[in-house]
Amino acid sequence: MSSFLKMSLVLRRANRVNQSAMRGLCSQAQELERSGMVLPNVAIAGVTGAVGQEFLELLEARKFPFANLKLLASARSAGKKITYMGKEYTIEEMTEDSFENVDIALFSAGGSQSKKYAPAAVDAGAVVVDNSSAFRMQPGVPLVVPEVNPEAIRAHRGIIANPNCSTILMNVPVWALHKEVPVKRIVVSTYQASSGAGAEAMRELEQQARDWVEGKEEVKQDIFGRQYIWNLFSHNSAVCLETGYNEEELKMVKETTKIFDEQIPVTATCIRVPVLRAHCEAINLTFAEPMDEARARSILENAPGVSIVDDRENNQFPEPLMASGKDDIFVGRIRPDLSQPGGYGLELFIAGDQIRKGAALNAVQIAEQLVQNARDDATEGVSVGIKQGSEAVFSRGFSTSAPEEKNED
Ligand code: 2RA
Repeated sequence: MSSFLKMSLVLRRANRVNQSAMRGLCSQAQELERSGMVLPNVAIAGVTGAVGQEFLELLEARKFPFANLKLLASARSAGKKITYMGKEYTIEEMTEDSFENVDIALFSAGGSQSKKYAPAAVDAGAVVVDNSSAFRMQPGVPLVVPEVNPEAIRAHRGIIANPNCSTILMNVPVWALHKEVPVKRIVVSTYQASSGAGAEAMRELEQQARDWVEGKEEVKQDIFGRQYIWNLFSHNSAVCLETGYNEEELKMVKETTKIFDEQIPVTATCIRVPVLRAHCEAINLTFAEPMDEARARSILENAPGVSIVDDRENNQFPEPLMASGKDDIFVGRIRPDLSQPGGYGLELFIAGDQIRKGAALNAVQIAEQLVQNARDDATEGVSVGIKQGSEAVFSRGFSTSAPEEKNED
């Protein structure tokens, strides 16, 4: 048992944190320290990737409470040193033995690495927050967008899945509306940035820009096998020959139903556009009852994680550059769908940072909620810490034999 878990037990007995008085006054780390609770040990699996790097930035920016940090990557990066928050860290090769004494493991190393190492992390006592598609649709693995279904976190058995980026970005504003008036159907078209395909794809887009400026006859095209700059194309995930939908589109369909915990008909068209790091989506909704524009705007203005950019006079609406590096999802073009009589239809256009809210931020929010849950439970004397609910550990049943997908995130 890690020291964090032991301390949760101690705290349960002591039951001495006046949580409501402290909440909002200081960071989660300060709260834990003041309460005498031992901070969790954190590992980042895939630290050299775009999302791994964002994990580092967010843990520092959000003052995430941790005692020790382990940075894990492939053998290629092992041994590299990085200075982080004033301390030197050596990147270690991820192996099955990497997770001793780790309380929370943030995984973003691709689906095959998650399938290989997440079980070992769970067996070693860690809770895995996994950014890949490896476990998302497995029963018993919560699939969580904290603005939508934070309560699902408590049901984890060692692994919590972070949804696909396009799903997260769509779900946050749509859920806010759905809570008020049920959404009966979602039609979404995405405009997805290179970041969704990883740091190498971002580098290739930049390289293609340089190659083009230099007048090269052929631009570098190792990642997507085609010219990307000045172009756009159907999402690079595998296409189902029977239905014609690609994997990215099917993720948006299936994951939304799991996150909302109800059948929501979704149809999606996913497109890769030559943008570096924020995705956009055009979302068309059909409601069970009329939803007028003013009401939709007011709901979205008050929705957590949403910022409105909707200036018709100046033609200012959400754009990828506006959303890049930001936590919130920008929502605009809020207007009735005139093709659906009676006010049952609504149109939205959104932009959200794929690396941040579409991946790293969502996972860090889940980790924050894990810590908060452990602290709340300890205070109320009802639980044994961060692994509450996860006694089943890995051997009791996650499958690592899900079909391989080319697009693992
Ligand atoms: C993308 N599915 O292709 C990825 C991001 N998770 O953009």
